[in-house]
Amino acid sequence: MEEMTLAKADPEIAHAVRAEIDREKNTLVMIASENYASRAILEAQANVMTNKYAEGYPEKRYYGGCEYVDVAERLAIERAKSLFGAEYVNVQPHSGSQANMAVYLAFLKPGDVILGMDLAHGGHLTHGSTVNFSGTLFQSVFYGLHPENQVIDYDQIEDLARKHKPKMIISGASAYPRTIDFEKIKEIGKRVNALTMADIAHIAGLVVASLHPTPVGRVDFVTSTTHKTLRGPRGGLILSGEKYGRALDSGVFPGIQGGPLMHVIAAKAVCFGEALRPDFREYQRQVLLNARALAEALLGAGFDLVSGGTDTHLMLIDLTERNITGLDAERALGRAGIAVNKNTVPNDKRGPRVTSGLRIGTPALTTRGMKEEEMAVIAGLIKNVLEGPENEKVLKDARSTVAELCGEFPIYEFLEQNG
Ligand code: DSN
Repeated sequence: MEEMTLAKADPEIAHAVRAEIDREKNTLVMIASENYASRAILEAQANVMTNKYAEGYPEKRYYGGCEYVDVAERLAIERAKSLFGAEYVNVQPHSGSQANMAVYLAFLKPGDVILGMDLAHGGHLTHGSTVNFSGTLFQSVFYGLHPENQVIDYDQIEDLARKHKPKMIISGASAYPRTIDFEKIKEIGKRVNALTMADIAHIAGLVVASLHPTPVGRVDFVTSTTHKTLRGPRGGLILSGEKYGRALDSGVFPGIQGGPLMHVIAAKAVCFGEALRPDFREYQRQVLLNARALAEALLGAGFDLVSGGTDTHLMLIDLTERNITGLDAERALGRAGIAVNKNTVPNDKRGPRVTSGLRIGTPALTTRGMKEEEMAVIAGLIKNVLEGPENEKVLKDARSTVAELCGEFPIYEFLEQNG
């Protein structure tokens, strides 16, 4: 086998990778679900464990030669147990969607009723959306935000649960800026005899830093991704009490997956190790301080925020009363070097491809070392761009401030970009 570098073997892909490095270094990444994994995590993921088949679980594999990947998976499991305070952990789901799917496969039957948060109010596709497997295999019923305060309406959850008798109540969200009361979800589940699941993909980093109440030990199942606030490699995770462990293991493999991605599991172990360190809590604390500072500055600049602010790493700008759609806002900010995503807001009159909102988060900027002062500057840039999305001078000035900020708070200095 020839041992060429990527640059020699496949210049087109090498160029695309270097261009992505360039983009990540020189953009203000404010997509709430994105972050910068550490060098150690990138290295752990880019290794020969990608070659290894390891269907099964440590010491119970269907292949020989698993002794070293077993080390990685055992470390990932033990560290995640300690990090989240969980009795049972499965680190094999390839993604958050597959973590959710494995829980459903293990505990639901086709046609069962599930109660989840409406996608249009901030929920996730896998929480019962009709365009997702969860909405085609199961009968989904949705709760949402209270029309007045735009906070989750727990009374509505209980009313719907009593009326529809769901087999499972799903909490957690992709675009919800407020604290979620998992204790209330647990209590409602108990009263209506439903299983309860919390998908903490977005807030996992805040949860392990004790900056958001944990659902672990409260609801029956907790699922997560590892790459958002947790700042690890792209992947999924399931946590629960020991009593559900055997069924969940089977739900993941052989239920929905074959060979686990052992290089990713190695990187998850590194991520959990990083998150166990005290500086990770400090990082999460700053993520929250930055989100609050950004929200205050945006409110001060006259923007409407869903629910009037944030308790977490993200916020939603409601553009309904403004002369710009979410799509155009995302594009204009993109041209200025600020990456965000359009997002529906409650009772959005526009569809998901256009939307009347923007979702903005602080995890990636905080990883670069930015603080409240920079958030105020960035809020000013957002205001200028959204008020003059076609104004080339505004966009040029914004790009220049973005370049200054990226220069002052560098990231991935060890990585080579296109020249
Ligand atoms: N697509 C993810 C997000 O951006 O929140 C959720 O799966």
